[in-house]
Amino acid sequence: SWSRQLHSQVSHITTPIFYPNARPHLGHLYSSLLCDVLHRWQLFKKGSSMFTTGTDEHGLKIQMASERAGYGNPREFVDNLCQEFMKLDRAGDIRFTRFIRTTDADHVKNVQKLWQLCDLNGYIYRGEHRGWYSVSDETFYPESKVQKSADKFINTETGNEVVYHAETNYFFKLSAFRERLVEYISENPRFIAPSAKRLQVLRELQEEGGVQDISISRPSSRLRWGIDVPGDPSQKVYVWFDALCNYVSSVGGIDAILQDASSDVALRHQGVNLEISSAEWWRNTTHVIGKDIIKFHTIYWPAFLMAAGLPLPKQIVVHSHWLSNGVKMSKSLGNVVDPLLMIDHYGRDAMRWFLLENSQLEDDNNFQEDKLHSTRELLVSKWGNLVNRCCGPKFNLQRAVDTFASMDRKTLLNQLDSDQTLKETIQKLLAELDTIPERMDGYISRLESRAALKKVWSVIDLSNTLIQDSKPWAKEGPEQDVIIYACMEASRILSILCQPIIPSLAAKLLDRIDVPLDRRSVTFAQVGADDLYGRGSNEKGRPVPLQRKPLRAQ
Ligand code: ME8
Repeated sequence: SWSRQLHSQVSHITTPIFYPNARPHLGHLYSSLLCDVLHRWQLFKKGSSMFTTGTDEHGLKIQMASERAGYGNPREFVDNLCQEFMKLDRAGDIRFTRFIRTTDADHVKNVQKLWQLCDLNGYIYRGEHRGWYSVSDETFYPESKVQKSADKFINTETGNEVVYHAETNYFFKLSAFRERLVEYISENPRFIAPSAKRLQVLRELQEEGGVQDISISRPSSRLRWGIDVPGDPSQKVYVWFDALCNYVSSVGGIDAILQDASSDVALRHQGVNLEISSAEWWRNTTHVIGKDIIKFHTIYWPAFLMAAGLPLPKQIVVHSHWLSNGVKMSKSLGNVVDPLLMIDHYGRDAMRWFLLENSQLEDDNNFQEDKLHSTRELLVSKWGNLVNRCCGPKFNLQRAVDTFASMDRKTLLNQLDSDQTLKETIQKLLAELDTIPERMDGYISRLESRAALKKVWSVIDLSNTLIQDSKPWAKEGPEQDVIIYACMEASRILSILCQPIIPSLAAKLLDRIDVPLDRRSVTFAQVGADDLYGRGSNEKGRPVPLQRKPLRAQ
């Protein structure tokens, strides 16, 4: 069966943890959606999967945003905004297993542990730091990337303001890891995907002066909202050192990883397989991130882990950005897309489908509301219609299934006196259905969502063409049965396979064609499985017609 053919595995999938300094936007939903689909797909294949997301709550950026918003205590500020992120997850059907907040007590302990291990191994030192800092980007920039603009200084890449600081900080010996990183990334070509991004990181690592030690603390006098440096409360841990550590906190923590044990932290995760140790989750971790934070994930993070003597995660997948009608979303331009509004208006499944169909990892994607509108229309007019037509009162699905089960496909088609083109179309459709679970598996595992959905549309189009051209309502007997069977199978198999993509709509479609709840797994997403549709019977023992419920896409 497909469940055996599709390789299922252990996987931990993570989104970046987002800054709760403002309400979530479209980009946040997109990263979460990619992870949600991967996670649901793994579960669908009967794999063990964990999906963690959350909020990055410390640091100057949050401290200042909270002050600007008039909060006395940043905690209250982040508590409120954190709810907005969770609300978006609920609205978008993002089914995480843990929502980690960097203010969670277990995480704070892990950050301190990570620091202590790096320190113990000799990779942290105290020094005088002079340089340009951008609060908005939460990072220092070299002199070469700073320019004067009007009455302030800005970073040449992000355009964000930078301020000069000279202060005592703790430093991390990033420079000591340059060669190890180059070696690791070269020897493990799948560590960073897509491959263009891997090459970009390798170039950066090999640039002259490209890897310098980094400051990993700020004076507590300036940064009040953060985690204390172990043994030195006059300094707070740099927000990126803190934030990246969430990924190990969320699999049960550093001690559990080092001891290859399970951790009771895992108990917090709903539905997670507790037999899997933290180390095993960790080895199977995939970070999905936007292209803006590559350096932190592919250079800083592996170096911190190496310094602490911890294993590295499996992979970092980088995605591109969403633009709004061709321009970068920004508050000042007023073109920031509010994902909650869109979901409210168009429905969560249309939104999910639209984002997945109109994006690819490598090139920036463009948000156009009219396209989202037509996505919703197409889901109803093409997919909904296909299902509705198959359920037409003139057709006897039960007989169609029986006819098909009575002999092998080839013999059945040979016996029909239909014209050759019709037989070939049916053959083609059935052949597509034979291979589609495997092909979708490939696309989704590589996060090629656009290709996956294109494939689904092509099968829907083929089925609709078959119905339009062959007019089964004007036919009778085995010929009608075969057409209806093939189209119903297309509806059934595609709806089963798309459950991880459009959970609510897929469930509605499967209800509409009476596929029992226990027949909606990948095992049943293949042609020719027996007894696929609910077959209720009346008291005389005769099958009752399939129920016809109105189909509403959202
Ligand atoms: O960087 N298109 O948080 P953040 C697509 N807290 N994705 C986008 C996007 C866009 N226009 N804008 C943002 C941080 N994203 C840190 C992360 S992780 C240890 C700490 C997504 O709130 C994308 O995933 O600025 C990007 O990397 C992330 O949001 C940045 O979110």
